[in-house]
Amino acid sequence: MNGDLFAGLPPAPPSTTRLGPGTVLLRGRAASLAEHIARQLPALLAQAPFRQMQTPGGYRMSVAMSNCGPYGWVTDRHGYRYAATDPESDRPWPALPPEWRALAIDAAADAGFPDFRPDACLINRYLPGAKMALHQDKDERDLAAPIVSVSLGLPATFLLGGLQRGAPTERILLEHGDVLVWGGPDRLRFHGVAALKPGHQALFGEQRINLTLRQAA
Ligand code: MD6
Ligand code: FE
Repeated sequence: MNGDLFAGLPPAPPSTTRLGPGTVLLRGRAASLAEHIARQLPALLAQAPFRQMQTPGGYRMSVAMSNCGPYGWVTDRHGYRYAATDPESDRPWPALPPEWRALAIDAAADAGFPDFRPDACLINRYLPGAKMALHQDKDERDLAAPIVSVSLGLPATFLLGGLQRGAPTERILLEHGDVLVWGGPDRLRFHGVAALKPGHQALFGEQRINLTLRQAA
């Protein structure tokens, strides 16, 4: 978008947009850590590879998932839950890299949540066509803690609904480096992700990676 006019200038500083009483979009907040994350990901995924999990209803999710940190979010025919070990290997999830944790804590504080202590990081991979149906995040023990969501790679349309399933949804473009923080009165808002459009992004290629850091236990 900047074209050649701004070549060589430092990137624009991250901007902050309030999307609701407890929802803050920190545009570009993760941009400077993105290269580091791209380098660290393969080793984590070698320990806990992406897999398309089953919903309790028996559907296979189009988004592939892994986790790092003390707890990981999993779903199977028995339901959704947080688990301290990867059900595929029965081993603990890979450690949460300290820089990711620091980014999430700083972003939460910037958004007005100074006490965030993430102990779970869900790693979502969207290939073109993958999407996430409208849902609420309510498997965490303490719903007073916010969620920090980091978008990397291809842009996606995030669907931000209300507290009731039928409420109208806003469409928000989440781009590489954007961080969405949400909690407080918005913690139980319905939300989803529209089908990913194909494209190419310099660091992550033909995919979108989303990290969601949470206080699960
Ligand atoms: C995603 N994110 O962006 C899916 N949930 O790939 C979520 O479901 C989500 O981004 C709660 C809060 C922020 C999120
Ligand atoms: Fe969610």
